[in-house]
Amino acid sequence: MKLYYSGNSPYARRARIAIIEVGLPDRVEQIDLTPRDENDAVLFANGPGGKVPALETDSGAFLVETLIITRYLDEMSGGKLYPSDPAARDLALQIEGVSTLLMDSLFLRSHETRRDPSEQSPALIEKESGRAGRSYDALEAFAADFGDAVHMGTISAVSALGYADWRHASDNWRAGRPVLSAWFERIMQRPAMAETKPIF
Ligand SMILES: N[C@@H](CCC(=O)N[C@@H](CS)C(=O)NCC(=O)O)C(=O)O
Repeated sequence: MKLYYSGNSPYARRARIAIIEVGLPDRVEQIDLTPRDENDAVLFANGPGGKVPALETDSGAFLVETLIITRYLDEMSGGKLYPSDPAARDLALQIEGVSTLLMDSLFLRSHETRRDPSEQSPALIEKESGRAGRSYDALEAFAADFGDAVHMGTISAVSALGYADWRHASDNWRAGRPVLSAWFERIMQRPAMAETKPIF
């Protein structure tokens, strides 16, 4: 099985952390497509998107979209990526949902702010800034119940917040969010989180 990724992709990071945390590194070869323009051919040869992460399974299926890939990894691991307790599972899914929309919002805004100023939409930037702010607040509220659990919710949260540190440092997401900040410092001590953090 092969996971195609690029080093600083926050989406791919979710799959990369999951692979390490559930002990699948020996079963999934990880292939870094950086620099993307030179190495993207394998993505386009196997589907329309040209995005990472992508997972080529042993049966030859080429899976795209983070939520599909991590669902597959969860099944491979025998369900280790979500809690079995129903209430804890519901919480994990809520955290994963908010973290996914936060990541999508941060990603969109980051692309917008890197366009030529004459092509940027201030309305879009303002809308997505608001969405990110509300998402940080929602994660702060959930963080009281994060504990030290590692599941697709907390894996997605750490990946989104790490991306915010890189692309949106001026959001200053830690300000006024002490519970989330303390949790983030703690979870970043785990090898899977430290090894995959974006380099900038
Ligand atoms: N919805 C996709 C988003 C993945 C994505 O946007 N990946 C970025 C890297 S972080 C990418 O490959 N972008 C290339 C492009 O937009 O052409 C997912 O959840 O996997």
